[in-house]
Amino acid sequence: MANIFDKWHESLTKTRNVTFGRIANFFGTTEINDDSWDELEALLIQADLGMETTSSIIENCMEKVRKQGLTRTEQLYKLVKEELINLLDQPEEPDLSAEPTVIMIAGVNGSGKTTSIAKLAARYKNMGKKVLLVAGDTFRAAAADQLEIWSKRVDVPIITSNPNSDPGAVTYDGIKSAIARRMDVVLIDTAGRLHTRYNLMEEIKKVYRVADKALPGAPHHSWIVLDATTGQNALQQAKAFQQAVDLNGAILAKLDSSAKGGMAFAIKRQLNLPILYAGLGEGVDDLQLFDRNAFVDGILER
Ligand SMILES: Nc1nc2c(ncn2[C@@H]2O[C@H](COP(=O)(O)OP(=O)(O)OP(=O)(O)O)[C@@H](O)[C@H]2O)c(=O)[nH]1
Ligand SMILES: [Mg+2]
Repeated sequence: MANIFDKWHESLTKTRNVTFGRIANFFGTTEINDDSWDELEALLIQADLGMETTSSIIENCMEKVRKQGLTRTEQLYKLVKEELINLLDQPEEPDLSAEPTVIMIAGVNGSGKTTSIAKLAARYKNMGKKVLLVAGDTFRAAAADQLEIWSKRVDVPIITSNPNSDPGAVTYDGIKSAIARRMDVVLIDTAGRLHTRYNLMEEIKKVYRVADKALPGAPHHSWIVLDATTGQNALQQAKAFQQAVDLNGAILAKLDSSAKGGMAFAIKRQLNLPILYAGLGEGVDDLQLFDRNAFVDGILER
C-alpha cells in the first residue's frame, strides 16, 4: 500500500511546507524542557489547531513523557503524531445497503460538488454498484451539461433537468426512476449556494424533504463538500448547511491544492462531522477514503 501513502504525501506538499513542516522540524536532539513545550505549543496554535486542542495535546504528551521517562524532543515526534491521529475519525466506506441508497451532495459555489459526485460514481461503480446521477443543480445554466459529460465519461446513467426547473421535481423523478430501474446508489448534485442566501437555503431543505417523499428514509446520506483551500471560512458555511439539512459527513476537496489541510482537525472539532473522503486531484480516480494515518504522516513527514 506504499502507493496510497505516496499519493497522500504528494497531495499534502503545500500543507506540509507551509504549516506543519515547522512542527516536524521542531523535533530534534535537544532536551525536552519548559522552552521546548512553549515552542511546541506555539507551533500547534500557529497550525490552527485551536487553544483547547493544543492544550490537551501538550498535557497528554507531558504525561507520557513523564511516564516513559523521555528526554529528547526527537522522542516526542511519535507522541505528537499519535495525538493528531486520535483527533480525527477513521471512516469506513459509508453504508450503501439501502436499495437504492440516496446521497445528497451540498456545499457553497465551486467547492467541488460535481467533480466529487463523478469521483463517487466511479468509485461505487467499481464496487459493482449500479449508480444513477441526478442533475439537481437547475440554477447554473451549464450545470446539467457538466454532470452529463461526467456521466458519459464514467459511463453511468443520469436524470437530467432543464435550467430553472424545480430541483425538487428532478430529485423526485430521479429517485422514482432509480427505484423502477433497481439502481443501487443515487447521487444528487445540488446547486452551489452561499450559506447566507435565505431562499436558496430554504430550497435545499425542500430538496431534502422531497427525497423523503419519493422514498421514505431518503436521503440516507447528506454530505457537504468543503474546499480545503478556503480554510476556516468553510467552517462557518458548513454550520449553516448543518442547520438546514441533516449532514452526516464531509468530503474535503482540493487537499492537493491547499496549504490549509489542517482544517481537517477543525472540521472534527467544530462541526463534529467525519471526513469521509478527500479529493487529492481533479481526475476521476483522485478521491480517497479519508485515511487519518496517511494524512497525519503526509503533513508531518520530515
Ligand atoms: N485540484 C483539485 N481540484 C478539484 C478537486 N475537486 C474539484 N476540483 C476543481 O474545482 C473546480 C470546481 O469543481 P466543481 O466540481 O465544478 O465544483 P461545484 O461545487 O460543483 O461548483 P458549482 O456547481 O459551480 O457550485 C473544478 O475546476 C474542479 O476540477 C480536487 O480534489 N483537487
Ligand atoms: Mg456543480
